[in-house]
Amino acid sequence: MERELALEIVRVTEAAALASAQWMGRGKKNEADNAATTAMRKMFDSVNMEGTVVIGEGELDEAPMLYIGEKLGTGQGPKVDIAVDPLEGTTIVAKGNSNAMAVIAVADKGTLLHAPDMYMEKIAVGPNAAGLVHLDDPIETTIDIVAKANNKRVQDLCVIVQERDRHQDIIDRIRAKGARVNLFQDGDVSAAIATSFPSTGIDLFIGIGGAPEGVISAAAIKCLGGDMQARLIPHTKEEEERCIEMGLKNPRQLLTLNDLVCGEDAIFAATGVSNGDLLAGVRFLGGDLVETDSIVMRSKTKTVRFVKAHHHLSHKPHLVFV
Ligand code: VTB
Repeated sequence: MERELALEIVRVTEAAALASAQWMGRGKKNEADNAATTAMRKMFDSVNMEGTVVIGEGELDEAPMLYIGEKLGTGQGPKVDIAVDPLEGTTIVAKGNSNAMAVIAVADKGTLLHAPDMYMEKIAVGPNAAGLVHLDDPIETTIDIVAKANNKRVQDLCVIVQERDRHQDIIDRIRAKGARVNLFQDGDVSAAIATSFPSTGIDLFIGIGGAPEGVISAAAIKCLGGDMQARLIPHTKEEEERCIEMGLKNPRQLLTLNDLVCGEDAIFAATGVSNGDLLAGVRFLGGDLVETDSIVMRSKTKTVRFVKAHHHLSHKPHLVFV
């Protein structure tokens, strides 16, 4: 992949964030998602690449655009796999809450796990604990390992977990062990990535969330030098078959970071829609001026860029606004 692709991709997440942020707090998650998807789709048209969506808004019959298998880009340039989550946190935006982002991962063709839309068990840590944690270790052991790696007392260790009934047992065990729990409502890509940024205070991410979000998180974590492991949780026979079609002989096999993103070259870009731990959300500054904060990074070079951009909406006729 050419390095210019990184900046092209951040233009695409910016467009999605600008479009969906206009739905903040309006109680309409589908409209917010549609706005992000439409803007992202339009922007992709101008990117020089031969891209195929491997993780998207769904299958062709359920998603009008950015569906799995859709070809993106001008058709000239590198052959790449594309994973999109035009609006990671549709409910967040509908409720006007924190940590919604527009995200994309791009990687050399054939290197992103084609994860179907099902649940996935996940664990993520930052660079200090990379290579040391295992999804199947008891949480108490993992906490000791991460505390030591991050040079913290167990009582200062913070584990981020999505607030769901399915996580009650693990939440109780983390607290019983003496560590702290940060409960979040939605958006586990931003929660997983937070482990690679010490300033967030998050040491460990654990829990069950979407498989597509898992692969996208893995691309970011690979760029950041952190670590992640996962396991798909197929609930039905159809879901089992999807995993097998995807090339996993054992659908419940342990997936390492390299199984999730197997190449050396992946690009991850995200633009904040609402304020979050890592990125500020879209700011409407008056008149037609809007400011965005994005992050874009590449696993091959490990460069992490924060991009602040000023946009003049009157010069963006291609974006759909409320
Ligand atoms: C997960 C998580 C996402 O929605 O898919 C979650 O990965 C859905 O969980 O980041 P529930 O089925 O329990 O609601 C997100 O939080 C947002 O899309």
